[in-house]
Amino acid sequence: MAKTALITGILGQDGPYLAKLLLEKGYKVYGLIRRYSSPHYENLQFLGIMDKINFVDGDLTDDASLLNVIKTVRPEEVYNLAAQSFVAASWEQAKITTEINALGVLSLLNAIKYFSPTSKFYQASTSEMFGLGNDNGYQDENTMFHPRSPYGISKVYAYWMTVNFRESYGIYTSNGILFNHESPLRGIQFVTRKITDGVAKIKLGMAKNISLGNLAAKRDWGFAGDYVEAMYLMLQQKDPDDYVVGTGEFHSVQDFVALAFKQIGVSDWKQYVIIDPRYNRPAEVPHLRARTTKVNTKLGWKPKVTFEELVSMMVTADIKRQEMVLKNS
Ligand code: F7E
Repeated sequence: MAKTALITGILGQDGPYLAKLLLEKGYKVYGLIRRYSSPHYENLQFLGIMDKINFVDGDLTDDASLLNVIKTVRPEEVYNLAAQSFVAASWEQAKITTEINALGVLSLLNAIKYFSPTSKFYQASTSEMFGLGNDNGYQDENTMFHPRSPYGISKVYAYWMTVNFRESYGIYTSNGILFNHESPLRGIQFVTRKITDGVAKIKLGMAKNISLGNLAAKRDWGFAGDYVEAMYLMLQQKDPDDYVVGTGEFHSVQDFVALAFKQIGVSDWKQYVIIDPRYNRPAEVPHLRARTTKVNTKLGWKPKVTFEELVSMMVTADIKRQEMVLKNS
């Protein structure tokens, strides 16, 4: 019998990469979708797995739909990747961010507790929970949380609720505290895709510049395709636990910009970049860098794609996309 997994957030960036990995391992994959909201299937199509997913209807803010899905599917593994994941939007939409990212997780955990308590549960926790918290410039599983956005705060609630269901009811729950992870499937509003999309358009004469906010922020950027393997490994252990997942390196937004322009042979990138304070955040997280000892040693996980390879992969994919747009226009 094939193992079954339910992925929430199946249409986002990580959902399709995780689904592909689980399909390759012989899983039957269910994907939760909000059918009323005209779902976009491009990312599943990009990876060629659209027709291999069993779609089920539900929404993290609708308890009854989650109870119904968990009761019907009784998945062996549940990967909760659904979220309002755009940090910048979370100040203006703090309440809905909390309803989805915090209370939604409580609802999903309750559905598991009542209808499928042997399901293993993965929660997409995030380095945004650390915010200003650090230990000699790094963050690991013991670093204090000091979130700086309604998004980060909502994720701290979900983190502790995930721990609490493990401690209170003995349910197998794990938090993956993932640092920034990117790919050609990344949403266009996140800084990496915004840059690589802009660079591609500038190369092809379709845009003149890119408007950005704080270039000094530093992030530990890895490739999403590598990170879903860590998610999978977390649910294959004898005991549930929480893990920080990152590369251990950080780079500034400016480094990313410079490297992306280098891909198209431009060294004087400053002439193409406009600094627009509208993209600054009310409270910024200045730097995030993972200390990855636990995930490296306990799960044997290490990232495969380097920072340079990631930037190159994303620029190449965006140039290809925009060439198609030009061809079809
Ligand atoms: O910003 C700076 C911005 O929006 C990165 C999500 O997946 O990773 C992601 O959150 C940095 C910030 O990602 C622009 O101020 C400068 O310092 O790409 P981002 P994020 O906020 O780090 C974490 C781990 C998650 O969990 C989240 O869900 O780049 N920045 N100029 C800009 N950012 C954006 N978006 N746009 C700019 O123009």
